[in-house]
Amino acid sequence: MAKEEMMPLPDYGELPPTVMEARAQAFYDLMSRRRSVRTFSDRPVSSVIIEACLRTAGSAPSGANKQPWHFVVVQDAIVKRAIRERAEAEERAFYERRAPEEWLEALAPLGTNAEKPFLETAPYLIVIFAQSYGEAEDGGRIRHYYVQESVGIATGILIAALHYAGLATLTHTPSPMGFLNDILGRPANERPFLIMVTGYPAENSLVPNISRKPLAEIASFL
Ligand code: IYR
Repeated sequence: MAKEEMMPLPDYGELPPTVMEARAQAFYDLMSRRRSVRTFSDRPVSSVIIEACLRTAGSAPSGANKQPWHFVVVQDAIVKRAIRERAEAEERAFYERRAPEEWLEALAPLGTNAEKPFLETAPYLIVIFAQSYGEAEDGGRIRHYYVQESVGIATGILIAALHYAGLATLTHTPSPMGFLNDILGRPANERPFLIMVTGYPAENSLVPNISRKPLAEIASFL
């Protein structure tokens, strides 16, 4: 492919350091109030919000700018029910047979189990697929790079965008989740990455009383 034409960096507006500090702190204040919820309201949410947040997710950096992601926005009750049924079947096998004791112990504080009613209650299931390779017009394969990293970054940005917009999310990972390709008709080059359950939290939602590691534990400065 021809070398990309270069252009001036658009719209970079440098901020005074005091403003940067205030904004960094304000963004932390906002993001630190994000909690994964497992009880959702069925109140509808405008798709305009979801579309803007998906555009934001699609602005993520990716290996060689291949943008190796696809988001399927599920609102249809019948499709949601099909996803719930298959996910719960996998989860029952996980909780009753597959999960090692140590894993179950790690999950105990979260109070999770094989029942996933939120897969039907929440107005949106955003199913994120990672494309292990791309498909050229002539049917050939386009190599993708750092797919997991790229899709992970886009997913993180999506979570931040949805939270900033005022919505609650749950990153849900039924395992294995190949059934999502069947239900959603996605091609073999796409692997389900996770389901982003999205909507308003149910009134009186409860969340586990857990905390985040302090900065000194998650970062070191040399
Ligand atoms: N996928 C299961 C189990 C589960 C695993 C992890 I790691 C979590 O942080 C939460 C749940 C489930 O959704 O219940």
